[in-house]
Amino acid sequence: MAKQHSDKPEITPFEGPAGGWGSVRSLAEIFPRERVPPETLRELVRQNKPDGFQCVSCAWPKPANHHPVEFCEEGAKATAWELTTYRTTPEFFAKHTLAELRGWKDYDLEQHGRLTHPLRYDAATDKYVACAWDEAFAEIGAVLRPLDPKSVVFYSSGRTSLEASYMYGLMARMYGNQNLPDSSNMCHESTSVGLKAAIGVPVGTTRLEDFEQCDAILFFGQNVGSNAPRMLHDLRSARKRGVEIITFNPLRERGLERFTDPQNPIEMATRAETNISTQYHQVKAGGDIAAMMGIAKFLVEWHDAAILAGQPAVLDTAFIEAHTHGFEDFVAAVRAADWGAIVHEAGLAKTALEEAARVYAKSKAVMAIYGMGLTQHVKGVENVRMVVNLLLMRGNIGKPGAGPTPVRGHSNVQGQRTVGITEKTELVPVEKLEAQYGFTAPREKGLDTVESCRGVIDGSVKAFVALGGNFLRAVPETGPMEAAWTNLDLSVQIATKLNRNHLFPGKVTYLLPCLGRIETDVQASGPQVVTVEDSTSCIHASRGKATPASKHLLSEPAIVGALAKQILPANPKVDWDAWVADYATIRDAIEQTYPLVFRDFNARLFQPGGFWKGNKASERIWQTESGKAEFLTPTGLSATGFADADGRFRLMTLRSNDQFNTTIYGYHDRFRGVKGTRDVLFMHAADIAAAGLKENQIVALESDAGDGITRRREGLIVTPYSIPRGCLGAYYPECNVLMPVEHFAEESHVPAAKSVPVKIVA
Ligand SMILES: Nc1nc2c(c(=O)[nH]1)N[C@H]1C(S)=C(S)[C@@H](COP(=O)(O)OP(=O)(O)OC[C@H]3O[C@@H](n4cnc5c(=O)[nH]c(N)nc54)[C@H](O)[C@@H]3O)O[C@H]1N2
Ligand SMILES: Nc1nc2c(c(=O)[nH]1)N[C@H]1C(S)=C(S)[C@@H](COP(=O)(O)OP(=O)(O)OC[C@H]3O[C@@H](n4cnc5c(=O)[nH]c(N)nc54)[C@H](O)[C@@H]3O)O[C@H]1N2
Ligand SMILES: [Mo]
Repeated sequence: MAKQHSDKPEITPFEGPAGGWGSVRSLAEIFPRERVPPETLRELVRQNKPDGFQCVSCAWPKPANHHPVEFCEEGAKATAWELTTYRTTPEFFAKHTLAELRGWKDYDLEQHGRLTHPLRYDAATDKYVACAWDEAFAEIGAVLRPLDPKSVVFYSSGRTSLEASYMYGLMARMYGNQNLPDSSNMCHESTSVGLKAAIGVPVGTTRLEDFEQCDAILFFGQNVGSNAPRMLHDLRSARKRGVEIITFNPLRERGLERFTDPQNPIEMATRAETNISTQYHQVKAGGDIAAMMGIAKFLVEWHDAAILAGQPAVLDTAFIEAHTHGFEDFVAAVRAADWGAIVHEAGLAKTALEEAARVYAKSKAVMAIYGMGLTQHVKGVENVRMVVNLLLMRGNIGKPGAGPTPVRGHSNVQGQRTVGITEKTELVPVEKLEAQYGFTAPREKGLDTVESCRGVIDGSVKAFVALGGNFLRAVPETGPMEAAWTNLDLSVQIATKLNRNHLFPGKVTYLLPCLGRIETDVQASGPQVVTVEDSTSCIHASRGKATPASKHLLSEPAIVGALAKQILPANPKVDWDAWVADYATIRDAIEQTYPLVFRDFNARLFQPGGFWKGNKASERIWQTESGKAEFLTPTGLSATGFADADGRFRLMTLRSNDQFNTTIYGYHDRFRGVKGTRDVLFMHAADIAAAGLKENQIVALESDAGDGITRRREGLIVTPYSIPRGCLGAYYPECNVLMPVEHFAEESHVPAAKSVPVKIVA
C-alpha cells in the first residue's frame, strides 16, 4: 500500500526560479513515490514526440521541432501518475467500505494506484465488488433503456480522445439527448462563447510561431509555471528577443517572474534565470475589465492628441473601419469611464496602467494570453470580450505575432468540442449526422454542467455516466451535490483511479476501469493510436506503448461501444464493433461528418507538430452575425458579479504546483512556498491585522452569497501573502463546498471560481 500523507506543514517564501533545480528535485521524488520501474522511464522520452504519446497533462502545443526531451515537471508527474505500479484491487475494496473511504483525502484515494477490475457497488456491505464486464454492460443497459433520455447525463472530462469523444456524443444523440457537459463547461466555455460572438471562432487564433513574431505579450490570469510549464520555453525565447511581457495577476506567480530551463545544462550549472514579466500588475481578483478599460482609455486619449497634433494615429483606424462593428459605442463607454472607478476596481495605480498602455501602443504585434483568472468570473465572458476589444483597437488579430491565446486545460478539451461533445445544437452538424447514421437527432439544448448540478439536486437527473473526470469534486455546491447523488438510479464512472465521486453510489453503481493513453491499446486489427487537439487547434496522434496496468482494462472506445450497443436499437449504419476493432474507421467516420477540418485525417495524423485545423479569424474572415469582428461595450467595471460589503472577501480557488485538477500529487506548492499542507488561506497582512487575526491562526470560511444557505470550510491556516487587499486565495477542490451552484459566468455558465464571496470566521 502507498504511504498515506503525514507531513508537517511549513510555509516559507520560495526564493528560486520556476523550473531549475527545484523541478529536477521534484521529479526525483515523484518517480520513486509512484514506484515507477526504470524501464518505464523511457516512456518519458517518447512524450509529445510525433510517434510517441501525447502528454496527459495540459493542452499546450507540441512543437514540430521538438527538444530532445519534450516534457516538463508537471507532464512527468502526470506520466508517473498513470504508470505507477500501485494498484487498487478488489482485495482493497473488500477491506474498505465507502463510508470509510469518504473519510480519506483525495491524495490517499488516488495514491492507492490504478483500478484493475470492473466493479459493482454492493449496498448490503457498502463495498465495491468485482464483476464481469458483460454483467456490467447488461445491467447498465437495463437501467438506461426505459429511462426518459432527458433525465440522463453523459459527462466527459477533457482528456478523452477524439475517437472516444465522437462515439460518446453520437451515442447520446442516438439515445435521445445532448446532455453532454464536459470539463470545458467549468473552464474555457467563457472563451468559446466570447470569442465566437466577437470574432466568429470559439478558439484562439495564434500558433507557436507567433511567439517568434510578436513584440509584446499581455498575460492575464494564467499560472504558466504550474499549469502549462512547456510554454515557459516559448516565453523565455520571446524575452531573449526583447519581447515585453505585461502580466496581470493578483498573485506574484513564480513562473511569471523567473525561469531557469531545467533542460539547459549551462543555465542549470550557472543558475542563470530569465526574467519573464517585464511589468507585473497585481490586479484585484475580478479587476481585469477595469484594468483593460484603463489601457483603452489611455489609447483613446493618446489617439485623440496625436490626430490633433497631426502625428501618426494610435488606433488602427483602417482596420477598425474595414473589419469591426460596434466601435462607436465602445469608444463612447471608454471616454465616459471614470478614472477613479477604474483605479478602484482594478486596484492598480493610474501610472501602472499608463505603463502597460505605453508598451501596448508602441508594439506592432501583440498576443494576449489568458486562463482561468479571466474565464471563471460572473463576467467571465466580458473579460474575454474585453481582451478582444483591446486587440481590435490596434488590429492585433489576424496578423503574425498577434491574437487571443486562451490556454486550454485538459489535453483534448478543445478537441472534444470539435467532434460533437456539446449541449448546443448549433455547434453540431446535426443534419449530417442524421444522414450518416439514419436517425433523428435531438434539437432541444442539452444540460451543461450547472444545469446538470441543478438536475441532480432537484431530482430531475436520474442517471449519470462519466467518461473520466471527478465531476462531484470539481463542481460547485459539493455539500448538497454529494447528498443528492445517492438518489440517482444509476451512476457509471469510467476511470483510471479511485476518486471521491466514486464514493457516492446511486441505486445502481458501476466503476469501470479503462486504459490510459500511455498504455498499449490492442484491438482486433492490432495496436491502436488515438488523436487529440491542442490549444492552438493542431491535431496529433498519440501511441501508447506501456504495458496496461491490468489485463482486465478496456479502452474508452471499447467501453463506449459496448454501452452504445446496450442502450440503442440495432442500426445497420453504425457498426460499433467495427469501430472498436480499428480506430482508423472511427477517424474515417469523423472525416465524413467534418470533411473540412478532418480532410485526409488518417493520412495526416503523424505530421510533426500536428496538423492545423485552420482558423477563419486568423485570416480576418469573421463568421459573426455582422460579418465583422465585434466590439462589446462592457456592462460594468467589475467582473465579480457581486457588490463589496464589510467583511466580504473575494476568494480565488487555486491550483497548487502539485496537483492536476482534483488529482493531488502531493502537498508541496513549491513556487508559493507551501510544504506539507493544502489547508492554506492566502491573505494580505493588512487584512489579517484589520480582521484581528494572527499568522497561522486556524479559521473557517463561510459563503457570503446572501442566499441564506450555509456553506462552510473549516481548518484553514491564515498565511500572510502578497495578494491585493480584499482578496483571498485557497486551494481547489477543497474549497468548492463554498461555491453556490448559481454563482456562474453569465452566458457561458462557467462556475465563478475566481471570485467567490466569503467571510472569515475566527
Ligand atoms: N500541473 C497542472 N497543469 C494543469 C492543471 C493542473 O491542475 N495542474 N489543470 C489544467 C486545466 S483543466 C486548466 S483549465 C488549466 C488551468 O490553468 P490556469 O488557467 O493557470 O488556472 P488556475 O491555476 O486556476 O490559476 C489561474 C491564475 O489566475 C490568477 N487569477 C485569479 N483570479 C484572477 C483575476 O481575477 N484576474 C487575473 N488577471 N488573474 C486571476 C491566479 O492567481 C492564478 O495564477 O491548467 C491545465 N494544466
Ligand atoms: N473551485 C474550482 N473548481 C474548479 C476549477 C477551479 O479552478 N476552481 N477548475 C475547473 C476546471 S478548469 C476543470 S477542467 C474541472 C476538472 O474536472 P474533471 O475533468 O472532472 O476532473 P479531473 O480532476 O481532471 O479528473 C480526474 C479523474 O479523471 C480520471 N482519469 C484520469 N485519466 C483518465 C483517463 O485516461 N480516462 C478516464 N476515463 N479517466 C481518467 C481519474 O479517475 C481521476 O481521478 O474542474 C473545475 N472545477
Ligand atoms: Mo480546465
